[in-house]
Amino acid sequence: MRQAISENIYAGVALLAFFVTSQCTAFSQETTSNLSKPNIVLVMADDQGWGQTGYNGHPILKTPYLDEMAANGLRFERFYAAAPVCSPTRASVLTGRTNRRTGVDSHGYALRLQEKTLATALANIGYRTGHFGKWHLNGLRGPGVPILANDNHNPGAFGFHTWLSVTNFFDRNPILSRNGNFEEFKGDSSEIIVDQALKFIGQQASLKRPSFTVIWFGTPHSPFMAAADDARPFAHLDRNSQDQHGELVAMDRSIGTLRKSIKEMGLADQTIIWFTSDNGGLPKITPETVGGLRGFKGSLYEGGLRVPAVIEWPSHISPRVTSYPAVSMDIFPTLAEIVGLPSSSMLNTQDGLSLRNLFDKEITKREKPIPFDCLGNQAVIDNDWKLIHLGKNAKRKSQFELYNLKQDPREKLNLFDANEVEAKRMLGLLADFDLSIQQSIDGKDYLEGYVTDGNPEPRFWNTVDTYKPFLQQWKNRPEYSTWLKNRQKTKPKKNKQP
Ligand SMILES: [Ca+2]
Repeated sequence: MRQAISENIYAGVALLAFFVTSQCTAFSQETTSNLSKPNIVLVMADDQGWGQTGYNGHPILKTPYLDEMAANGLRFERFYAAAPVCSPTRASVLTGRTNRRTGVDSHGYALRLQEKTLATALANIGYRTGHFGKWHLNGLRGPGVPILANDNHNPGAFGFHTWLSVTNFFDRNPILSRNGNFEEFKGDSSEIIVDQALKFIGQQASLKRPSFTVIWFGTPHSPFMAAADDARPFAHLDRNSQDQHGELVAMDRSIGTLRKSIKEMGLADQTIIWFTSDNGGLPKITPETVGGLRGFKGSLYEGGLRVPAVIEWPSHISPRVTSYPAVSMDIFPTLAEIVGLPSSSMLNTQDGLSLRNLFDKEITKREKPIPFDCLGNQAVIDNDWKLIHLGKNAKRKSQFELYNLKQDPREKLNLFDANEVEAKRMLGLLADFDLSIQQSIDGKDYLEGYVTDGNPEPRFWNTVDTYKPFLQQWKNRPEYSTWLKNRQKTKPKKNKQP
């Protein structure tokens, strides 16, 4: 409805502009102010580990297009996903807040409708907003299915005018949902959504409207399905490793297409492209995925959290590598500063900070520590120091670990007992976060002062009534068939597939 109204207004203004002086003035002002707002493209891989780029020294994977982007932008040596699994990091991108504040405790949790999002904030100042690919903020688990128009947690509910989205990970030849209408595509999932996103960016540019485009890949998340040509260079590896790397080859190529097309449209200087991954690399892939760091996806050690990241904005960023510790929660406040969002566009309790100054010069100290709270473990990073609290859940013994990441990036030497001063200081930071996060969990950040109803618990899509009509139709599709068969064998509450 909002889309139809604003497009009609736009067309109406364009026509009247010839005849009515006052309308003509209003139209010009709007166009001028829109041109001063850069296009924004957020790109995120799904499970690409710290070690899985060419520029970071991967022994066999080549990522020439990502390398080119890194060589032309601000490349991060220490960029953190806000959580070691997917949905929580996605929530942090859209809200600027650590996941537990937003209702997204873990993968497959729904983002609370009371959260204020980046997409809504940008839409409110004249951006057209589009989401392409994996969503995973609507409380549905299981391999990605097209999102229903009547899903009250679809991307439209969080400020996206246009969306072509699936609930979760997706692979070759997917069915995607365009604002609720299903469309089947052929080819690699990354290349499909980049093509579609480029159409959206081009359309908005031709209408002189700034665009906010979110491209959330399904790559290289399992199941691993690559084109034969893309997997061929890895033929000496096991099947999963061949296809996982092959998927990354296609994703890299799609990033090349994205950058080249934006350049060809004459938009490169007025477009910010921000690339990252939603969590650390996967275990059981050869060569290993985390560049020698400790831990994998799911872990609060560096291998689960540290991810590739590059910001490219040719008119404002000279190529550079930074060792400043940044996090996915910084995306919202950074863009808010760049485009001048009002402070009311975010909830008051924010965990990120703006990186705008970092575009111009290196900053040696981060003023705000970074909290993590996921899967029953907690951590806090304050520049070189990291405190981890393992086992807040009942399954394992509670344990604290303290690392100096500058001296010990692989987290081998636990200094918790040896450095009482730092241990105490970091415990204090963690305790402050604990209190503050508990306030957010209770809904104290919201106008209402509590969490309103209407946010679903995580559940598998095959158990949801609105998807039942499709079960028969989809049961032989490769992305669903094995999973559906396994689901029929498992007890309803088991969940192993993030
Ligand atoms: Ca992921």
